[in-house]
Amino acid sequence: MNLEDKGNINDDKGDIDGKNIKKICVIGLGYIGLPTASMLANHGYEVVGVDIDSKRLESIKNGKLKINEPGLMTLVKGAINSGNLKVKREPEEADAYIICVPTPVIWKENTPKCDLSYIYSAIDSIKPYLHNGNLVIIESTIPPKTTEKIFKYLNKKIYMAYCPERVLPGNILKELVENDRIIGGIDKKSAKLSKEIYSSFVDGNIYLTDPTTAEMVKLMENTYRDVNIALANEFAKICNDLDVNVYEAINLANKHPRVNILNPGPGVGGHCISVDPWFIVEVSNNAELIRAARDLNDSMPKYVCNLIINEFKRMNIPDPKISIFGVAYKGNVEDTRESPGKKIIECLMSNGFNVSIYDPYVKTFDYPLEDLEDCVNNSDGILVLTDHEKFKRFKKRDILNIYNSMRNKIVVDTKNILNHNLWKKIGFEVKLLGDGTSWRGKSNK
Ligand code: SAJ
Repeated sequence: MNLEDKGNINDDKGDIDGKNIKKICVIGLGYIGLPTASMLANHGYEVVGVDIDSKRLESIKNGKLKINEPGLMTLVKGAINSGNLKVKREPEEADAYIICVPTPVIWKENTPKCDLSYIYSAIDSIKPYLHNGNLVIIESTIPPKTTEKIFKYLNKKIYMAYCPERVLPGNILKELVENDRIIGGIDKKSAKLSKEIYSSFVDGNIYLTDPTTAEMVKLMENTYRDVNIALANEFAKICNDLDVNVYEAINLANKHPRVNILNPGPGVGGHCISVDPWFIVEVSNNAELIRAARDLNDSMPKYVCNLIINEFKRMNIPDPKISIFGVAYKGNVEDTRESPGKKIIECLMSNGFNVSIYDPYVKTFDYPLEDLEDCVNNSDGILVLTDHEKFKRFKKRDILNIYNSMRNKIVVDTKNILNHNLWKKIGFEVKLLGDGTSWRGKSNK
């Protein structure tokens, strides 16, 4: 769409250009807002970072925020020490505002809906400070047409754009600089002004479009990944039935120049991929494949739980204890939001298993965490749910210690990350999700 056609430019907004934007207020200092605010501060902007959580503000000021994101605290400290970044609870007057607050999904009568309450409280909190010609940018993931609705809701002579964040947790700082960005402006000037800001630190290309297209682009990216993972998970179930090793099959299929199947696993977690596709389902009755993929990925924890239950029943292990390795939603992060591990643990506990949990990356979780030794002590099986680097690097000595502590020597790898030959050599019975040959019997759905 030609942005000029949208014709929202109004001279009363004031005659600003990118050079007039000197002060930026970033609302929400989480995984996206904090690095973005720090990056802008380190690139010469005067930045006010706003968050409603006083404890978080204190730990940012003291440089003590414990986020397991490589390089982040160094970046934040640099920004604070430069004097360009200050953090506080309330917004203040600025030239531009960037909204980076969470947008979870809420379920009402089996229907998913994006919870826009944090967005609207952020918008309400800046409203008293907004002047003609100010720029408001939203980075949070939102359903299509939300930016337009918020623009109408604000009802002010301002510039506005949607610029979705695209960074991968665990690699945020690199991707913040290197990834291309999409900016959807409500008019051409909004898009150009926003581009000016992001150009200060982004090395990738910056593409301009309208807000609804930009909103759709963000949702399409995460949905593409969700659907691809759903396909891999379905292949894993089918390969379990057919006595085929799904990893060998995917690896060989991916030798085709136009095929790139992702990896199966115990389910899709995190606050992005497991959530965002629902925002498309929310706005369209035609999102059938997207809904089916979401349901399939959501079925994986139950599927894994049933595999374990059936296997232990078959082996007749009384009062079984199972050791969970990894409750983070993915490898090498501390984040447990929407982690499939939680659902699997609850399913196993409600089926009479004693569950112990080991995750060297995670600091707090809904259930107690133990160190490796306690976790495997007198255990009957290990269930690997997260592809942490530490699990991949277990040495012969570590595995031997684990072996000697356990009662029964079963290990179930749902991420295909262990050195299976080594574990088998030491005496473990190794089972792989998606390899029917490694299971004595088959799971039901
Ligand atoms: N997963 C699989 N199989 C795979 C890959 C991932 O089961 O082959 C699982 C992971 O274990 C995890 C979940 O999917 O549970 C999601 O992990 P992820 O690494 O695919 O993605 P996120 O949620 O950490 O980050 C995504 C990224 N989006 C894309 O790659 C398209 C990131 O760039 C976005 O910025 C982020 O969502 C977001 O904030 O939207």
